[in-house]
Amino acid sequence: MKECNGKIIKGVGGSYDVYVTGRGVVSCSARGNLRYLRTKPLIGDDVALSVSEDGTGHILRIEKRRNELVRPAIANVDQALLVCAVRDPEFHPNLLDRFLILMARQNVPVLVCFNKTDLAEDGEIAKLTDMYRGCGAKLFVTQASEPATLAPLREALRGRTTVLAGPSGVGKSTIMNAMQPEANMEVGELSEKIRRGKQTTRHTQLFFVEENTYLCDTPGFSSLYLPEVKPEELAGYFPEFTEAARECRYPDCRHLKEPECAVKQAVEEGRIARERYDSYLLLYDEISGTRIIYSRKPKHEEQ
Ligand SMILES: Nc1nc2c(ncn2[C@@H]2O[C@H](COP(=O)(O)OP(=O)(O)OP(=O)(O)O)[C@@H](O)[C@H]2O)c(=O)[nH]1
Ligand SMILES: [Mg+2]
Ligand SMILES: [Zn+2]
Repeated sequence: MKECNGKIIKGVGGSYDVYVTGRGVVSCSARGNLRYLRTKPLIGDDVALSVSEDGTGHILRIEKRRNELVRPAIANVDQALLVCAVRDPEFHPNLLDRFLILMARQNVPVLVCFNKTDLAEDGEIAKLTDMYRGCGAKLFVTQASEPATLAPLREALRGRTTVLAGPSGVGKSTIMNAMQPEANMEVGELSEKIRRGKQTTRHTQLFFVEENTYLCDTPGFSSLYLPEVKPEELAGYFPEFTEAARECRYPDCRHLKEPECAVKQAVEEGRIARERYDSYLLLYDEISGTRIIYSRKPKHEEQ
């Protein structure tokens, strides 16, 4: 029996695969039921384990978690990489905006990767990166089939545990495979009819890339519900509003119809991306349920 440390990378039916640096994957059975652990092990957990002669392991202890994501269920995540495709599937800014809020609420820094740049039209990439320049996330532009375009992203993943997320078919598994060929994730074709992915990845799994570097591939999602965000908190999730908001006439300005709103002024002057402001209005509508008083039509179109 040898005691060592590792990280849970996969969990199926009460059995866990633990990655031990220098040794590789150790399969830990559900033997003993793991009830003595008190906490249910999660993918991403750092654990102490004993390895027997036959190479199988036994989880002894789960180290204290730095954090714990609910969807996907994973512990000790340093950052999330949201993958979007420029097209095929069509880019939905609102989904990205929701994701940014969800992660900010869980204190997880976000990287955004605009993938499939080979399908972009002239100026399209610049427009996207300009729109999100102030959103608080680091931006990357990639074409997963061209490894050279992934170099800056690879650098940003180094030494961290990153969870990949995004709609089905945007190229998460393709990026995963480029970063770690041994991951050998199945890559899906797009459905011809709807040009969307087909949920090729079905399980959450963590992969060892290099020392202290792990990547987690997850199944794609098509919608995200905002958790209990209060209307008055919403603007705080749009970092590019912060500076202008200090100049609003009313300290509790919601940047809707108030006079002398510096955020609206900044939108007019192009200092805040209009799309992001429109997104703010839509989400404000949704979480405050004021659809009747406040139409879906963005404010600037009413004037
Ligand atoms: N043109 C182009 N196609 C790409 C690029 N990256 C990935 N693809 C293709 O997009 C399709 C879907 O890729 P996947 O990696 O399976 O997408 P996914 O995000 O893992 O999808 P799910 O597992 O369903 O969530 C595949 O046919 C890939 O070959 C790219 O940069 N350009
Ligand atoms: Mg996939
Ligand atoms: Zn304001």
